[in-house]
Amino acid sequence: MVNRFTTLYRHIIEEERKFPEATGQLSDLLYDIALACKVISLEVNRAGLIDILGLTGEENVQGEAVKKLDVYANEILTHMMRIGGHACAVCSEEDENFIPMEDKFSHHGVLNKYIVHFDPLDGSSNIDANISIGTIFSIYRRVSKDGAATLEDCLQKGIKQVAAGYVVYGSSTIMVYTAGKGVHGFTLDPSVGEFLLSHENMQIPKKSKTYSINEGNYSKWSDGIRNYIEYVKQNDKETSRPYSSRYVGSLVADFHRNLLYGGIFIYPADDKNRNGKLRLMYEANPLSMIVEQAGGRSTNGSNRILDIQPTNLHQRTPLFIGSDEDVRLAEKFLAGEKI
Ligand code: P6P
Repeated sequence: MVNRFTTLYRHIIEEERKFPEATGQLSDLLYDIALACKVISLEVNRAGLIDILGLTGEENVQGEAVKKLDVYANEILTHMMRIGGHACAVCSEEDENFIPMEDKFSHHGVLNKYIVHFDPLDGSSNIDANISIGTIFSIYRRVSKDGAATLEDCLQKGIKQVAAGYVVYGSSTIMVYTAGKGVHGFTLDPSVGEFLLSHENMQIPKKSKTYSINEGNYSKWSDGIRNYIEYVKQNDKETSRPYSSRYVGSLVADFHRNLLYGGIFIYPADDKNRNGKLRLMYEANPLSMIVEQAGGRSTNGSNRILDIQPTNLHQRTPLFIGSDEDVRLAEKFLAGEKI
């Protein structure tokens, strides 16, 4: 039987056709991001060989300075956004301020109209242990009419995202994205350099048997969090307890597994991280758009992440994200409700 395969490019174009008013700019922008991530995946997959091939020190085989991978990933993505001619500003985890993009590469004189937030290589501290890491991105339409992008363009609520996604660099490189009509996953075929549709219309199970949290922070948690984690560890067949604990320590890896099989990922506020550790704009918002499109839920323990009005590009937020019923139950424990 011949299996019809769909490339990422064909899928993006088919998604674009669902929006009659689409100009094709968003499609091009998504494709530019995918291209940048293919380049990043090449370097991520080579990273382990840097020492073995004697490439340590200042230069690699091309005679280029060997950079930290997250700096490298940031430069590739920022450059691709600049020459792609669709972004009027990029906001990166690696840069303190947003970077305005000049219009000189814009198409047919059409103003660049998108704002792109990204964490270029989340979890990069895990790369030496060969643990999966990822790129996370979030796309908004500018609100200012023309001229250079403004900070207000960059500080919009997550509900205003037009698209969001991530690429997980693991045993294979997988890109997952949504443009508001479902969540779709693509696996990179390195032999042809194409992302091929492998997970169409992803839906996260409503209830799971997996929880992801760094239990080393137990002493810093609130009573509500402690009570919830104690609850999921209790033995009760009817409610599929005890849950399994799965925590990679790499957000994209933990999120991707939970999206596929169900699960709740929690990074709560604690005595050390009063607002949690994870960032609203380039971690929580994009993953929250994805999880809601996949039928899941994402809050800061009480309020919907996508409704939070940002005040700072790098602000942090507590994050409870994953299977709908599990997130709702965790919220009840946080509110001190009796279960
Ligand atoms: P902790 C990686 O550094 C990261 O930003 C996320 O990818 C991950 O989920 C989290 O931090 C892990 O934090 O405090 O548990 O090591």
